[in-house]
Amino acid sequence: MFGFLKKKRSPADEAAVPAPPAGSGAADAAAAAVESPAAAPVAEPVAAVDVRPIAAAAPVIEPAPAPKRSWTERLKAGLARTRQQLGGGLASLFGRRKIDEDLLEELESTLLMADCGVDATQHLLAELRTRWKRDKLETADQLQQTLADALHAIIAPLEQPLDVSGHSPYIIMIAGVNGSGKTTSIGKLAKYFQAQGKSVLLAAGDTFRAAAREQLMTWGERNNVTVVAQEGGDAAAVIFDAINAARARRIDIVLADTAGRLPTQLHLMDEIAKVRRVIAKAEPSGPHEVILVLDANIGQNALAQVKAFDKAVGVTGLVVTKLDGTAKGGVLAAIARQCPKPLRFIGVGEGIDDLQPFKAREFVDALFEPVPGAVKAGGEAGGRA
Ligand SMILES: Nc1nc2c(ncn2[C@@H]2O[C@H](COP(=O)(O)OP(=O)(O)OP(=O)(O)O)[C@@H](O)[C@H]2O)c(=O)[nH]1
Ligand SMILES: [Mg+2]
Repeated sequence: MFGFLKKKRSPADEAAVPAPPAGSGAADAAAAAVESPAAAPVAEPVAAVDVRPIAAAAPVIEPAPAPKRSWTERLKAGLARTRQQLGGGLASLFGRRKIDEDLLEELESTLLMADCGVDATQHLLAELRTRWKRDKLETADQLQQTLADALHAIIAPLEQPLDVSGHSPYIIMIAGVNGSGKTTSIGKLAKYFQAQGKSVLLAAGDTFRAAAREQLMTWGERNNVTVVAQEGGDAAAVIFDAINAARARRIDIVLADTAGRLPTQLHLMDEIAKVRRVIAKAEPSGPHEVILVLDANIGQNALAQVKAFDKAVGVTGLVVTKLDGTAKGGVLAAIARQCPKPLRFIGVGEGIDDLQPFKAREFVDALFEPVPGAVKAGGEAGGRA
């Protein structure tokens, strides 16, 4: 569905995008970024910066969309495998017998298999034991509801929505390992912010792969979003230019893509630290948000990634992608207990709307099938379109 982010530009697409008219804001911004000596703090010359203007992008006729499911429905569908692991596992556990120590032990394995991690699992079990004895829980429904509430209490502190109102442009740097979903998340976030009336500029800071630049530029052209890119060269320089272009054009938000890298690739971790420093040169108050994109499939490895990227670039927020297609959604509990960072958005699919702000109650509700007759802690079920 979101495959167009990967698609190369066709000659027809090229023809549909005229060069910026002389004297246009985009051309001026690009010229300013290229020509100003102060705008080149990095060793590489900033040549051939490619700024695709908003006005020049061709109108795109999207195919008629299929009847759309609500976010709550997509979240629930996306979390099906984790739900099966947790909720389904519990249902089969609880269906068989009443609550006893053996059952709690099996529950421990279930939580570990959903990648909740040892720490969060122990915490959840301690809570269940206390409530079991104190509140004299008897039925499976009661225990499941107690588990849902305890899980909610663990992950609720991660719910800290990103507030982009404090700076203009608000600079968001995106980091993460290869293939975690950085570039596609940028496309989704651009749409998300546009829907809130914000203007967005994308910086194609993955200069390692030409395909990555193309991926972002194609997306930008089709969605009327300016993309600043450069052939080859230095990621920091591209992002530096993008910030200047955004300032000249009074853009609200800059989303800066970076190349994927493993925390063990020390030179690449140094390079991303340099990107961060150069952003701060372009805008002393920035970057205003450093997002680490985590693929939920990696489970417990997420903890090591958070720590390594935090050390290198000072992570201020997380995006967890691909919660669909994994049974490891419990990793959010592990993150909350062991390396808590604001979880800004979660992704449950490849569709453009499949990345949404994280809401702990929604997440827990989607994980556990409704328990008949049980009253939800916190009241509302929560539901976004
Ligand atoms: N199912 C699913 N797929 C996703 C999600 N987010 C991203 N993807 C897919 O993951 C793949 C990799 O996404 P990219 O955005 O290219 O990842 P990246 O981090 O930019 O990769 P590199 O630039 O190579 O480091 C693509 O096929 C995306 O469509 C998600 O939430 N669910
Ligand atoms: Mg990428």
